[in-house]
Amino acid sequence: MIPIITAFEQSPDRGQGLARDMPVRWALEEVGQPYEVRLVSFSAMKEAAHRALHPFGQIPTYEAGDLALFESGAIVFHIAECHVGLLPQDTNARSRAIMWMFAALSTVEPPIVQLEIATYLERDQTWYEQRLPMVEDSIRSRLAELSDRLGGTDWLDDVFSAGDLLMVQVLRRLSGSSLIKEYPNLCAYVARGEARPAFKRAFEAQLAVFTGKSPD
Ligand code: GTB
Repeated sequence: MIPIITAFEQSPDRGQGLARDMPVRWALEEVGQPYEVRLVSFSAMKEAAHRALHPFGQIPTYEAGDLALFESGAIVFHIAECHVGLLPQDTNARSRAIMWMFAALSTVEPPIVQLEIATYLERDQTWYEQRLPMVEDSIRSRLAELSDRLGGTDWLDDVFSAGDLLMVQVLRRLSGSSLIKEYPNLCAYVARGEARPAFKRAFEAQLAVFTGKSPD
């Protein structure tokens, strides 16, 4: 059965692979599961047909047989559970990989999202100049802690897992900021993730939506 995911018809990131269909595509590519993509416009996302799949009127969604899911983290987890390659077999190692999935989305990502909100939506506010350094410092703290834990290792816990996939994708959201450059091991970690053939296939596929050219 070929799963169907949804993605932006016109992604605001202009093909940078920062929207949340990207980790789902990447996970599917890592496990070698072919998939189809249904592109949705901003208005279609808010219509009843899409809201039946996604109560918050967003992308991505995932449909396979009688299963419909939303939330990119839950979708990646489902893919990892159903296939070999993204979660270790050993119970403790598997739990640690899941722990890193949660850490990426609920501990590292929130201050990064706050920076995006500040940059794109709050720039004209009188308090913007005061708020920005506080948001940046909260990201710096998380990056410093993550950098310390990663140290000189390739991945967060021995072998690449869904935890690394989500963490790399979260850190990629800082690609337009100089903050991550303060942590060379995190830059190398992101580069290692981006160098994976599965990442490249996923990236090219979402870029092709933006350029209108099919990936080679
Ligand atoms: N927690 C949910 C998940 O992980 O699936 C969040 C889903 C979500 O935020 N979806 C966004 C969406 O559908 C797209 S990815 N937004 C439309 C809406 O809410 O009306 C978020 C996103 C958008 C754009 C960029 N960008 O341009 O860089 C990056 C990330």
